[in-house]
Amino acid sequence: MTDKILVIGSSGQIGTELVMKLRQIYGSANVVASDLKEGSAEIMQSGPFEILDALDAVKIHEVVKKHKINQVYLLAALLSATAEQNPKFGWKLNMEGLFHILDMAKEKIISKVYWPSSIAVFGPTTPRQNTPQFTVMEPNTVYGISKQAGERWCEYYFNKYGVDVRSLRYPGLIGWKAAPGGGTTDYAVHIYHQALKTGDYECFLSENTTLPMMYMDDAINATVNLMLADAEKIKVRSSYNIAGMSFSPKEIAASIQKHIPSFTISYNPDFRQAIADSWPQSIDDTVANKNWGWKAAHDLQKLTETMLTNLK
Ligand code: NAD
Ligand code: AKB
Repeated sequence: MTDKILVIGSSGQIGTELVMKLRQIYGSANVVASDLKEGSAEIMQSGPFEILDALDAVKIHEVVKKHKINQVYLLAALLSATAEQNPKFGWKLNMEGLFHILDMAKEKIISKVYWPSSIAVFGPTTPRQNTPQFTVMEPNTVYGISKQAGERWCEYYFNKYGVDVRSLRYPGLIGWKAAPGGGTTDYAVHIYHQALKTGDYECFLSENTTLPMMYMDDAINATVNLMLADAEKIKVRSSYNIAGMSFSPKEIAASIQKHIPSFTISYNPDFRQAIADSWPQSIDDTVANKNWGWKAAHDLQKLTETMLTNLK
């Protein structure tokens, strides 16, 4: 049977790139993009698109039936900074959207689900260096709480109902094709735009705030490789740690200064500092590496070269 894929929340930072990759792999007609708003011109012109609300279970069923969908990638969510400003709605969207999709898989209407988690599942009591796959998890943001609960439910649906659900704990993702959607790590995208536009950047995190990050191509490759892997290789049904690189605002600024020596950065931490301070600084991804062969290709130097070259 041909795989037919629905991506919900496809017009955001990840969806903009993931949909194009999935269309390359599965064929454009077999990947339906969907969101509350239209996507990039490339997405709108290269294949099917539906206006779809992740909270509208009836419409999701209709779209799944209409396009004979058998796999769903659920990307619609409120990210850490936005969810902190609207906690009740953050919880509602991040949880109810997931239940609609898990229930469709439980009822065998679809056969495979991808749902992203985040390093936000970890909290202030988690070991911050080389954070292990299995460790203390006491997230203190509404986003982190929703992602941790989501992980538990994914594992539950796999164990109880045999639902083939797969997940990655993305670090902060950095790409040049789409703007980030309201997270704590967004500064690491904005900084490249500002470096080229004005030559300076005021950062909302303090200079030594080290966080795990990843170039978008690595995240997209991890996602498709996880979904293409044989089911028996997927030993973790909550969500896999994956690591790319770790850096602070001061370090990313220094890497930009190698290309633009006049670039300057200043620091004006806001409410996002507390979120960043509760997250790990680096991630141990040996379990993903061992189970299905995950390895990142980009470090900070390569990221900066790629971002500046393409944004120019
Ligand atoms: P984003 O905010 O850029 O995109 C989310 C998209 O979902 C937007 O296009 C938005 O219009 C859409 N959306 C919002 N509410 C919706 C609804 N009710 N119905 C349908 N669509 C809706 O986010 P992203 O960065 O692309 O993240 C996608 C997923 O990956 C999220 O679950 C996020 O938590 C996770 N994630 C992202 C990162 C990152 O750095 N980008 C890191 C860790 C995890
Ligand atoms: C955010 O900052 O909210 C996201 C994430 C790490 O989940 N980029």
